[in-house]
Amino acid sequence: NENANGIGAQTGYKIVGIEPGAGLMGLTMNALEDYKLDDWMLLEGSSAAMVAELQKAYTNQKPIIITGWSPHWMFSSFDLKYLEDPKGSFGGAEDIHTIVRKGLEQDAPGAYKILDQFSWEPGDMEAVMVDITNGMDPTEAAEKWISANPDKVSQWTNGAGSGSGEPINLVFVAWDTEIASTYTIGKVLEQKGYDVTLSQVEVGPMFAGVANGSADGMVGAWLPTTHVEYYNTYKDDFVDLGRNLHGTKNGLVVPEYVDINSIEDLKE
Ligand code: PBE
Repeated sequence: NENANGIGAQTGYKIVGIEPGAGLMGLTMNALEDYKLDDWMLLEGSSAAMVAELQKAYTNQKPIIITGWSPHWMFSSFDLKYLEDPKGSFGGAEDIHTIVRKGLEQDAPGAYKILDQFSWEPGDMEAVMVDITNGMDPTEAAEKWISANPDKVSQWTNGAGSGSGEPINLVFVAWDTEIASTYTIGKVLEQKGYDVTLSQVEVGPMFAGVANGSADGMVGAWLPTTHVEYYNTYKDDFVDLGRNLHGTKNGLVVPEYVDINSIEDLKE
């Protein structure tokens, strides 16, 4: 089934992935199995390296296949398309949940309430992401969004008592989505009187840290599919505050100029 001019030959049968351990990497491995793409390889790397590869290929109009997700600024910077996924390996539109440690409600009720009430739309998150991508410091991008959206912020802080310097440690992975959300809610907590630390970690430690209480919370749990294994491993040991955003998507992504439309087309 090898076609010398096909997409496999053009890309070396390589899919450019992200961090090992990312939910999207597991979903992609499942997809390779579901579609029987035995010839294909998923490369491990990082989200930043993946975008750099995409940028390079795009500039040279070379074929490339990446693991992609929305919301992400790359869809406004490049003409891209998701490959159709008729077998549903990547699941449907998802939610992002806020998860906190047990005991936070007692120790810092105001912060707990703000985290519980945190909720926004993909367009909000994108606005912060675009500013960061264009070179703005994440703290500044968060402050800018907060100043421009007082109504949303006051819904999050509604009824929440102010802190008096209690420490709040939020953990996050350096995905563009989670940088945007974590810096934004972190800044809101700081403005309400909490002493906020943002700690960048790997995905496993993000879940484990909230479960074992070394972290107070996180706002980047993609459910029901992407992080299901981490979620099920730790779910008895943390408090799930429900979704803070609806409408994410995962999949294989190619530039529009690449002449395939479905994951099925990788079979040639
Ligand atoms: N992502 C972005 C993550 C969740 C946030 C899709 C790269 C993942 O675990 O795959």
